[in-house]
Amino acid sequence: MRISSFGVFRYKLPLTEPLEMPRRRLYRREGLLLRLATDDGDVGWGEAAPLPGFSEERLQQATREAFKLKRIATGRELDDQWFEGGDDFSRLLDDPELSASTRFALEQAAWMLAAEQRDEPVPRLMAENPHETLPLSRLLTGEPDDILDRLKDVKEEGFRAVKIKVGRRSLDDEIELVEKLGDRLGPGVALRLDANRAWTPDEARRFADGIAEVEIDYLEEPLETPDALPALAEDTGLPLALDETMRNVSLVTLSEHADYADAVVLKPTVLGGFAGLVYLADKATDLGLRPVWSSAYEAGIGMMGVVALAACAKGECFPLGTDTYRWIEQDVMRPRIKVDAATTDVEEAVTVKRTLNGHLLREV
Ligand code: OSB
Ligand code: MG
Repeated sequence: MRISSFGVFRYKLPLTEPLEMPRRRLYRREGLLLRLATDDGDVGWGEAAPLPGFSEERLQQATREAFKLKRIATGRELDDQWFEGGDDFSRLLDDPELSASTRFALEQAAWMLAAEQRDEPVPRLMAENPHETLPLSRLLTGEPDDILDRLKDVKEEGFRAVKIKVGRRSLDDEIELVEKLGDRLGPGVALRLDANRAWTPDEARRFADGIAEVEIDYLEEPLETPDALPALAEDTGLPLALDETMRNVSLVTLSEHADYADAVVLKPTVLGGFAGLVYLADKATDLGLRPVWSSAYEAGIGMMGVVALAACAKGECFPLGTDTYRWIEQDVMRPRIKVDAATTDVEEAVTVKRTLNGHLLREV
């Protein structure tokens, strides 16, 4: 069997409201889909979606890399276990120069192709006993009153975690909002905060003092200087989660972070790769760091990958940060992936046959 075609598609998707990223506002979500097909007629898709203001690489670079891969991969023979590594094709994935989003896309497409060949969902190929359903978290944005108004629904819908962004208003306003959230959520719903590296150590300490009475699940990336995270954790006792920092963390260096952090946010499309991220999650679990799988405003193909990987990690699955999908007003395919409730059914999310929305895609 050989790879008979390698398609590169560009998508441009409308959003329900503009995305406020650091230093810019996005009105459309743009990205790439890779489509691998074999001469037997099996197909695998992968998504490369660098997020401006967050990812290191840009779409232009991902596109150049995709074309390079297309040249190398088209016509390649695949052996039976090719997706598990070791053959000519899988070695393409090892190229250290490839950007994270392209590595995710290529490896995802390879796993999806292997799954289609064997007529099994990706998680069953990757893990012996994947999770069947996964809990999801809700991302609440907007003005404090909008956030507070939505709590009743969040609780009624059964969400076990909510996340808000902090570090964007005055410290006093943030503290007041977090206190109100803590009061109204009660013990059944975990409260996650994400500062996206907005604060100095001094500001973070003032924030920590202000919310000392509130029980939070974790605070993600409080500091503009992440070197100071261990001291902050030690002084304040706040449970910290790493997100941006994870870009520079490998299987080898993960243990250095286990002493002071509580959780690691894993965004597969930002970190790159695919199966290796399950190893990273499992290593985190062994070290006592809770892995939290998350999205980054991808389209549905990338989201299928996030769900598939989360299903494969061992131990308890903590609510996934998949709520960015609500911003994607029209997806590259229909029906949409169902990640808008408090839980998702893995098999339905990763295998239901879907139709492409051709008008949002263009082969390049
Ligand atoms: O900082 O966690 C972030 C989305 C895109 C880029 C960066 C981030 C996010 C999210 C994901 O906040 C939403 C979530 O985790 O629930
Ligand atoms: Mg974050």
